[in-house]
Amino acid sequence: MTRSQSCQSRMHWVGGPLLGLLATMVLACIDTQRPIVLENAHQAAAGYSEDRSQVDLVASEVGGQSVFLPATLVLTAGAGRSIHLVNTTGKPHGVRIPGLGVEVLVPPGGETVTELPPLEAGRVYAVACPVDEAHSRASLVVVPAR
Ligand SMILES: [Cu+2]
Repeated sequence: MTRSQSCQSRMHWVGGPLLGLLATMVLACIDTQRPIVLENAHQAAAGYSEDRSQVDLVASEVGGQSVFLPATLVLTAGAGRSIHLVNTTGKPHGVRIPGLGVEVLVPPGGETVTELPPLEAGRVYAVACPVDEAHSRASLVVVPAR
């Protein structure tokens, strides 16, 4: 047996178990991820508990661009929900949610609480500024309540 043949046969001997280990790891990943996805879907279908009925939304400026912070609001479905809008800029801003018939203006440096009509689960509403077309948009996501 030459030195090269000896090396090849040793690599063959080591390669088999490594391939087996790799296959086991791949199967383990597939096996453990599937139940997690199903479990999350089950929890979402059951709904979310809520420890607040109001969300904060800030109209601000970043690099000269009018923005909403955060850009995504999340509330559970139901009645009595509201948005607390704070305007930190020197210009008027506001909130317009056409899908809910909501429109409110807030003066520079001002703030207001806007009561929302009862929210239906599974809806995503566009949130815009009624006075500034260039103002970045936000979204209101309504998730099912538990
Ligand atoms: Cu605005």
